[in-house]
Amino acid sequence: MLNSIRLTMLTAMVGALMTGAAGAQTVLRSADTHPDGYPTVEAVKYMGELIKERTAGRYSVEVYHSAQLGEEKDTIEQVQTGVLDLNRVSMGPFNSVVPITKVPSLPYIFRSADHMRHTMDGPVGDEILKAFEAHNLVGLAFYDSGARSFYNSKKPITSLDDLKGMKFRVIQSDVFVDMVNQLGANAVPMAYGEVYSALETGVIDGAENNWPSFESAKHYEVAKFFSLDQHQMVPEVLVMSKASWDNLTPEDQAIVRQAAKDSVAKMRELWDAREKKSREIVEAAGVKVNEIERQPLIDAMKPVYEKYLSTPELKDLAARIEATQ
Ligand code: GTR
Repeated sequence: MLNSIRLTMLTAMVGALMTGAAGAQTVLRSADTHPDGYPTVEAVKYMGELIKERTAGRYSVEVYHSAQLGEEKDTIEQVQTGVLDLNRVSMGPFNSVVPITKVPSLPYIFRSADHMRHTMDGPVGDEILKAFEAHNLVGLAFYDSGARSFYNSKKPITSLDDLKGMKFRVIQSDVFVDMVNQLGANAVPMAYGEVYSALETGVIDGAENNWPSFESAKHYEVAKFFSLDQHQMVPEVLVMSKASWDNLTPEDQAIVRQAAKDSVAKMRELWDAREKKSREIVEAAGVKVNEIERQPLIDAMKPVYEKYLSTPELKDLAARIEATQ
């Protein structure tokens, strides 16, 4: 008996040594709040396949989806301290860490999905990715997140007046809080994973998000009114820990950066399909969707712009976003 245990241990040790000698495989750990199959999760997996192929198997990526590693605020800390290698997060929770991300998070700053894509693919996007470096992070790519709209369990929101006094969960960011409060509603900042039960128990009346999040997080089961005010298009961002980045050779850094860029087109393809599918799913489940005139909401955002475009540099950035075709 003892001999067979010894033999098993010996075999395991030899095996470990052989793997080491073969140059080893480094698994880069990545976090995502969304479930398996969600476009962001699939895009990072795709990036991982490209990295594996291009490094001849020396590096691969494992995506810990469904908030397995914690809520977004926690995983941001993990990736900053190097506990985690990669993280795919909305720009919203980054607002307090990387202040420049507040600008593309402003309500109605993007005119359309194309405007958002062209902006984030160009020099403005590069400038924002670069800004992560001062915070122990390497910005790799932006992904789509569609438009965020309000949904709730009480009534259709057809005008600014309907929002008055309602309680809406928002991402833990000042920009989101001020936006909702400025519309006359009450913002309740809360982690994403707590929203379903807060809606169910009536702690909040509603929340705001895009079609795929509304559907995949099952919020539609407990909030049957979706009002298409499309107040924000907050891009998703993929970052790497500076510590993990510094462990890579310049050649491998270039491979990781390129693979991240190459995953964007794939993500957009998955995103466009999922937006349609998610809307179909929630409508089939009885969600009532209504349009809302957006101009009064746009006008109400003036004080939010004044507050967040507080320096000539930030004003200039907003102007360059607006001027992007
Ligand atoms: C989603 C986004 C998530 C998360 C979530 C939220 O649109 O993809 O990363 O930030 O919104 O509202 O917390």
